[in-house]
Amino acid sequence: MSTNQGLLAAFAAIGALAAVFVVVFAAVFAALAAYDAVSGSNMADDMGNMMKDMGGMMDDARGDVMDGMMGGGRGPETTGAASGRGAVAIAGFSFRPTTLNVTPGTVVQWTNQDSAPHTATAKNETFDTGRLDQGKSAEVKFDQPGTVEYFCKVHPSMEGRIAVTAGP
Ligand SMILES: [Cu+2]
Repeated sequence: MSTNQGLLAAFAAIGALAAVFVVVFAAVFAALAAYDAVSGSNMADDMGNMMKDMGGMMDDARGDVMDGMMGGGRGPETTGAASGRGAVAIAGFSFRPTTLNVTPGTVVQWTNQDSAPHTATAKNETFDTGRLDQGKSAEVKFDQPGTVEYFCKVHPSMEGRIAVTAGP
């Protein structure tokens, strides 16, 4: 047997193993679904959720790799202004706008539009939204003039700031 034939045989064996694995996995999943149908529990759903979580984790990992390549932060720096009420969207692993200028007393609402969880956490620990899952939001009121830098605890390279300036 030549080296090439040996390699081919090895590849064929790997392919066969992979095929067996897929069949076994499908059989287990079908069995779980059948069990659910009988028992009324939701093991198959749990499996589905687990798979979704894994997808989310992969998203996170990919985002972090991007961060590493781009030296932190995603997307362009953007600036917005608000008085009374302000909004910051968390989307595409960035705060939008990254800088929000507000007048004292303004309530800023962060809303997570990503499937990955995020936080908005002040570097000086004056506020922390806690973990925001997709679609969730949190509000913080800013009374003191000054600039507060914040980041995401889950993805520390995500950064933004709230600049509180005296009103007109
Ligand atoms: Cu984050």
